Amino acid sequence: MTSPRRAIIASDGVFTYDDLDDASKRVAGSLLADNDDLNQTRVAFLVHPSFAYAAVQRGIWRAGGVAVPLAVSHPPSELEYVIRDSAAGVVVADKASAPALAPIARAAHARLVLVDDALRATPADRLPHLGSNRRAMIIYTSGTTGRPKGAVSTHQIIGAQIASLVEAWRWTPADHLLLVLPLHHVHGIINGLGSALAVRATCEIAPAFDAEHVWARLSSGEVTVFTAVPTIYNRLIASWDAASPDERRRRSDGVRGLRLMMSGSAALPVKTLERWREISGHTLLERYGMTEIGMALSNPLNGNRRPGCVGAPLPGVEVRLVDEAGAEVDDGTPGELEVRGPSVFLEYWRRPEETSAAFRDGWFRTGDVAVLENGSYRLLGRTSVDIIKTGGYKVSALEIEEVLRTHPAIAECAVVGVSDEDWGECVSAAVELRQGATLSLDDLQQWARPQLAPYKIPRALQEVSALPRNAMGKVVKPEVAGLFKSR
Ligand code: MCA
Ligand code: AMP
Repeated sequence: MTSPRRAIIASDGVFTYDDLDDASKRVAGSLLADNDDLNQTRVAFLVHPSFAYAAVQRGIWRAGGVAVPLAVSHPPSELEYVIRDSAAGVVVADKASAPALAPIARAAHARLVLVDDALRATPADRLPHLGSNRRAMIIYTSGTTGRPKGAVSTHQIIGAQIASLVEAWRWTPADHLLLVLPLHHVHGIINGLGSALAVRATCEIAPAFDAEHVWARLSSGEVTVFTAVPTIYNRLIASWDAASPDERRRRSDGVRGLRLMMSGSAALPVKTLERWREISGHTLLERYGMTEIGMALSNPLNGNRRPGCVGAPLPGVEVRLVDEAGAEVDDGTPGELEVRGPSVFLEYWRRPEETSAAFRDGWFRTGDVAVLENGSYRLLGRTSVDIIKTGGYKVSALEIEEVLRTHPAIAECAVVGVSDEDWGECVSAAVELRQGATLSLDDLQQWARPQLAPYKIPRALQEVSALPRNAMGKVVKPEVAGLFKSR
């Protein structure tokens, strides 16, 4: 007799698809309590990457709730923002996160459910019917205005996003994914966990990224698919470089057996692609996506993967490049990338004006500028200088500036992303100090820690007597970035 397929391998054990079905029914039972249907109640959950995470996510869906994943790395103030903004009626916490979440849930009048209790609850015997147009998930993402916004997707949208990837990248039940990404973003949730579980493959979830552990697993011969951000590949390259000659050979031989290695969430430097090819024999498949649209463009699974390019539209996705007036540009001319199709998000949660501003004639405006060259798109930059990509995370310069302005020593500030080999861009702050005040980078970082996620905290600080401004008095961000480059 063949053993049942393993759905999830994680620090909390090895689990089959039947286990996942049972556990998610228990979670649904616990969430539903005496109700028939959560009726799109937002359920914010903070569960470290594990089997329990998958069981809770699926349990929320089965109970008719909207899953709002919280970030393990976020300080309480950011968790509270998401819980309040999403108007979560229930907060699910694992053991490690319960102390931080309990007071927030109480203050927000949300019911607190502990994961261990939910997993031991009586399975729901009747589950609600889930129409595919119901809201299913809200992922918070930074934008060019204010605080992060919740991007809402329905069950149909999530299904379309996953179906497109399964088709393009030929996921099969024989696949074994090694997942090392955080599980509050599309890359980890859709490209990783969602795709693997949709085809009943095995998803091996690491508790966090650790280069040595990843190398051990990639060279084990068991893993078939790996997806990560460029910073992670840089770390893996550094770890390979530091290994002994024997160990390097073992790693390189082992990793060759994977069928697919992908990179995304930020531009993959050609240098990283080439070095990885030398080490592993794999030309990384680079693709392009965004929280609001899932994945849009991809280099081919079979065929020429062009370094520095993100390929062609994925199945079901339409894209166009337009000028500032919204007119389509010719091939070879840069334009803003717009996307249309069943995988595009529904709305920004409770932000109708921002939702309608994000679309032009039914097309979602990504804010990314690209050019089409010989059938493949190449990204050139963004329409806004206030979006920073660091370690694969999107952060808003304006949001960080708002926080920094509350520092007692800071009179005015400007935050920019400065190119960095390891992180892609590094969050960097130029500050005008109040008279007589002093401020070190270390002090600023300590001060910011309770208020900002680690990847939003400035990594460089430059004191200026006056920020560079144009005739209108607006800070000239490229000049601010120049202050750091010239150091
Ligand atoms: C952390 N540190 C940083 C940054 N992040 N320093 C500079 N810039 C940063 N961005 C610092 C920490 O403060 C700490 O410093 C030290 O680095 C180690 O922190 P840790 O959190 O442990 O970092 P890490 O685990 O090494 O994280 C690196 C990472 C992580 C694994 C690359 O950033 C990561 O998982 N990135 C993936 C993000 C992702 O999934 N993005 C997808 C969203 P100290 O030691 O001094 O305290 S985009 C998306 O979903 C779209 C749809 C798409 O296209 O995919
Ligand atoms: P997020 O809002 O975190 O979902 O990040 C989406 C953004 O990441 C996009 O708008 C792009 O700016 C960037 N991005 C994603 N994939 C790539 C890629 N392969 N190359 C360059 N930028 C990318």
